[in-house]
Amino acid sequence: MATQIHWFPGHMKKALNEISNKIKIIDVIIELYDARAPLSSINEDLEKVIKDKKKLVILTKKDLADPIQTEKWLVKLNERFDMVLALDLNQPSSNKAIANAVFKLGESKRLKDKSKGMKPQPIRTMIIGIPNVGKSSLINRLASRKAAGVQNKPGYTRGEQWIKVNKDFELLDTPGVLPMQYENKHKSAKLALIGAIREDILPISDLAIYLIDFLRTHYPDCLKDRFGIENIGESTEVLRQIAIRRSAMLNGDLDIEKAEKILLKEFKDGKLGKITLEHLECLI
Ligand SMILES: Nc1nc2c(ncn2[C@@H]2O[C@H](COP(=O)(O)OP(=O)(O)OP(=O)(O)O)[C@@H](O)[C@H]2O)c(=O)[nH]1
Ligand SMILES: [Mg+2]
Repeated sequence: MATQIHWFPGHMKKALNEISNKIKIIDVIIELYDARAPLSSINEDLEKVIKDKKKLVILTKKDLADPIQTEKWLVKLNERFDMVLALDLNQPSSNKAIANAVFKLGESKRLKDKSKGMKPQPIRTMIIGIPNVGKSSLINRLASRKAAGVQNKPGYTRGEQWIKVNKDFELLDTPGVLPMQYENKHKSAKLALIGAIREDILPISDLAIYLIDFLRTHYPDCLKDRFGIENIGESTEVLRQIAIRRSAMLNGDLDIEKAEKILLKEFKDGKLGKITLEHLECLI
């Protein structure tokens, strides 16, 4: 891949400062990682800011990721974080799983309240994650049943808006967005493929070729199943085949750019199957 991506450390510093100011009043952080690229979703600088706060990590878009890989990631991430869940945020049942996890993580704080003779206060949480990982979906999901519970509680710093999820669990309604660190071209490509950074930040043909190379090694059947390509050869040939199968033509020629767009869109929509772009065994 030819293009170098430039990013500005100042953006990250600003975002971390904003999050750091907010988390002073938070008991449990909910951080979202995309299950298709968990490693690229992690922000090591954020870990330093969070320090001793309890943290629930949620691998989102479980429905789009390879279930075998998700299981492996759950085991690995569990070694490092307080609690880790993999969820499809479109499923209503995810609410309960999150509420249970938050309650478990916040229990010690509530016991502390009690031991001081105070009425246990609701556990205050905040959602953090990279762009497009599902933060708003999660807030809307948790808030939906209790739309009337959105309230402005005086006494909290800056009168933040809190969503009352249940009597023991409150959620700050603004998520912390982490800009991406484009450390290397592989990471940028993966983040563009999962939609965490704009696709047009990299040449579309580079992205399509990156994806085909990855699929050829790890999921050759998905190209066969979706596009009827029997032998996964050179990427350019794969794209030609896609163009033929989908009748992508331009001025009498195969429209390769259209084939690239079809491939990327269908990957993003999960139409190529359940695919994880980061396999633990290949990273260690
Ligand atoms: N298939 C699937 N799609 C999901 C899931 N969670 C979120 N999405 C979709 O992912 C897209 C982005 O979700 P958002 O909730 O807007 O993500 P966000 O983190 O708020 O994004 P930004 O505000 O841009 O940072 C939407 O199209 C959601 O419908 C999930 O678990 N599975
Ligand atoms: Mg959002």
